[in-house]
Amino acid sequence: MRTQVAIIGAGPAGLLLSHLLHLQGISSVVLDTRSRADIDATIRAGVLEQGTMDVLSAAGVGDRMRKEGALHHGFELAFGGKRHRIDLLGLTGKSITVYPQHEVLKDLIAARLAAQGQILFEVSDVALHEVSSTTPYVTFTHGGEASRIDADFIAGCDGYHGVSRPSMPDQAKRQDYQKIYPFGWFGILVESAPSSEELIYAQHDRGFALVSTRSPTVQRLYFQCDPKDNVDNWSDDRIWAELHGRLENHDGWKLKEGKIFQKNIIGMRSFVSAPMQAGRLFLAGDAAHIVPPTGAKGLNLAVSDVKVLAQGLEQFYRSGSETLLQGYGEQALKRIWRAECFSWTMTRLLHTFADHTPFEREMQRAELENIVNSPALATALAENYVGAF
Ligand code: RFL
Ligand code: PHB
Repeated sequence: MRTQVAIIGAGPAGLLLSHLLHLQGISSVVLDTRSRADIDATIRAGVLEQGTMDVLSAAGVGDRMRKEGALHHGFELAFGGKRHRIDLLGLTGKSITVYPQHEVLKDLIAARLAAQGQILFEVSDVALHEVSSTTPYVTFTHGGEASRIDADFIAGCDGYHGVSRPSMPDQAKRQDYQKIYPFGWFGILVESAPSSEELIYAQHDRGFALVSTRSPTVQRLYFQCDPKDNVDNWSDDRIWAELHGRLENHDGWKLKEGKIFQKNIIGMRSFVSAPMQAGRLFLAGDAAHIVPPTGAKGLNLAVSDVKVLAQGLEQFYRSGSETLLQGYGEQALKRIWRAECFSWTMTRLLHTFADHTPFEREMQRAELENIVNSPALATALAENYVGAF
């Protein structure tokens, strides 16, 4: 098999890249180790920035998102017994949309298949070869048969645990930046009506909690937990007691309960691996960087990476120039580091740290008070959240 760009990974980064390239007349083949049903069912991100919506709409995959996604003009910060609204639209002129990542993936897969795009699901033994040459290739097993794709370029969009990053040449010269947090998030999906029109990010002595949503009938809730804890230790009653305790204040607001139909625990890390390109191999999305979900940036970064990468590849195929491609990593990293900074700031502001001294706990509370009392600080937070710059 031969294609122009071999794409490893059918997550948001890989599928969107494949679609953006297709729109420029550039061929690609996407490989994924998982089945289509598995990919469709993975529950992850929810928050899309305006810029992400613009990219998806311009690529012709935004119809359902605009119809079914919920536009949110603000969110709430809850701490010290009170809730405080951050007016995203008023402060920045921009809003965010809550539309689940697996719905974005369904839309992208449908668009790729409608355009006869090639996505090979359930492949195994994926290996990258000769990525420093102009004739790189990928080997893998598909349907029990050994296969090979020859390409001009390889895009490593296979997430944090993929094979692309370890296949970058000059491993000794790579720089990994990492911070692992001493807590995780316990996430649940619940059948109920929303408890709140907007997301609530709550700081509480018992730990962080987040009220989010998936649809008018399905809600997504999270609370800070021990990353090594086990979901089996948490009965439904225990989960509700913890959420009520962390979220309910003195203002009469009540969290709606419902049937919990999924529970999971996720670890939290900040991670950047540089450079993002070597020879003919380019990393994009979680393959190159991870943010803790508190800032809701991961999917948005994957989208902005592949937008820049697609522009570089388009320039190469149109004019033979590699100028944009050579600058890909540097350009992408500027935005990535800012999102890393924001995600770390939100995480630090809102979580309970077991090793904090009473002084540090007061500093955290004072920082939150500063934000909700200063239009300048609230605007800076809102600008970062909506991805305004
Ligand atoms: P993905 O989505 O991990 O996709 C990678 C794909 O590569 C496949 N793969 C391989 N394929 C071939 N060969 C191999 N050897 C392979 N190894 C792996 C995998 O099967 C998979 O299909 O990476 P991508 O495309 O870079 O997308 C990144 C986003 O998924 C991620 O950043 C977001 O989900 C992060 N995130 C959020 N981001 C936001 O922008 N807004 C949010 O509100 C938000 N909330 C979240 C989140 C992530 C969360 N978790 C689970 C970490 C909430 C949570 C709880
Ligand atoms: C989610 O709905 O899954 C979600 C929303 C906001 C975040 C993280 C996750 O910051």
